[in-house]
Amino acid sequence: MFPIPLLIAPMARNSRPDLGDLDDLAARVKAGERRALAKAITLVESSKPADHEAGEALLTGLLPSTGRALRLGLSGAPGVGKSTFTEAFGTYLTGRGLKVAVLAVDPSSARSGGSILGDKTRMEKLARDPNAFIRPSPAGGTLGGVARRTREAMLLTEAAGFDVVLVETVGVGQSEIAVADMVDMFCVLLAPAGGDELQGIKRGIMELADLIIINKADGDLLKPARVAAADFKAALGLIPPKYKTWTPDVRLVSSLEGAGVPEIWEAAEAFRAALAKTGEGERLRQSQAGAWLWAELREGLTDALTSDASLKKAVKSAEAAVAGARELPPAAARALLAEFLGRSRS
Ligand SMILES: Nc1nc2c(ncn2[C@@H]2O[C@H](COP(=O)(O)OP(=O)(O)O)[C@@H](O)[C@H]2O)c(=O)[nH]1
Ligand SMILES: [Mg+2]
Repeated sequence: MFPIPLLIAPMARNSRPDLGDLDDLAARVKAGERRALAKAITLVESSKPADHEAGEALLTGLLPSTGRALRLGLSGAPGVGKSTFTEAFGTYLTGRGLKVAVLAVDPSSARSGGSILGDKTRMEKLARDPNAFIRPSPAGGTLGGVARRTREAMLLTEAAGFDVVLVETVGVGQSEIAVADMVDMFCVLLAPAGGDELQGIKRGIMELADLIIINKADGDLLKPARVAAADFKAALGLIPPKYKTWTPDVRLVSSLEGAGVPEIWEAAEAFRAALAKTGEGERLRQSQAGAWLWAELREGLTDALTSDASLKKAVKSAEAAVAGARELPPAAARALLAEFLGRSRS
């Protein structure tokens, strides 16, 4: 047998850094070099098979240096003030001597050209802050693919010594669940929309929230923000708690004026301390890692199945058979799986 590096060398010649380069890159990431970090993230985001191997080798080597950051998710509908909040919160944290990374999970930005990049005007100070690192959503691909690359980018920022990782998502579609599944604390940002009404939140998302932040609590919106906070506090009381030691709470913030921003950090630290005390924080990360493994398994199996050329005909005819109600989908699936697994075993 050829060792694997020989097998992949020909196609990798001009794209894959050799292992020496990888060691060097890993060392520079660990030293907190921002350009190395950006390069490493580009490597794990690449869809080239050779880069994929290199990215995985890099991450595997860095794994012992990961896991130390507080991972915060931030979700909310467009316009509630996520970017403005990130600017205020991020600069508050760097002002306290913490290093802050901002990542995004937003599959829709593949079309609109990167949500965070367009937002950099609202994050002017943070974007220039040497202790902050802002990375837009990786372009293209499914939610699963975008989420995987964001998880990997998160590990890289941790290896680079960032203390807080803020993962942002827009409050549409399934991306909130993907983010809630990769962070320690999941925060939902809401804003009064003029009247008493809040920009939408789904019940399912309320159940995921560890903290509800009502933004734009300033000027004419302060009063409706207070009313909304009371309503949400009452509503949260009806939701079964996720943790023994943490009760989800509602906080008022004005990202424009800075009011309430330090209290969000206090809440995050209290959350971390509460979950550390019972071991629930550790268990959360363990179960997230297990869920990630299963997501990769499902995706890998589906990829293998759909790209299996010799199965194409059988898949087509099964699709026709179930569409024509001549066969039951579970039976057709079982037959296809048996054929696929039988072949991969031989
Ligand atoms: N009054 C007020 N307006 C805000 C606040 N935060 C954000 N905004 C405004 O809300 C709009 C949308 O903010 P943005 O951060 O881009 O929202 P995003 O789409 O969730 O990222 C902008 O016009 C902001 O200036 C706030 O705390 N108070
Ligand atoms: Mg934004």
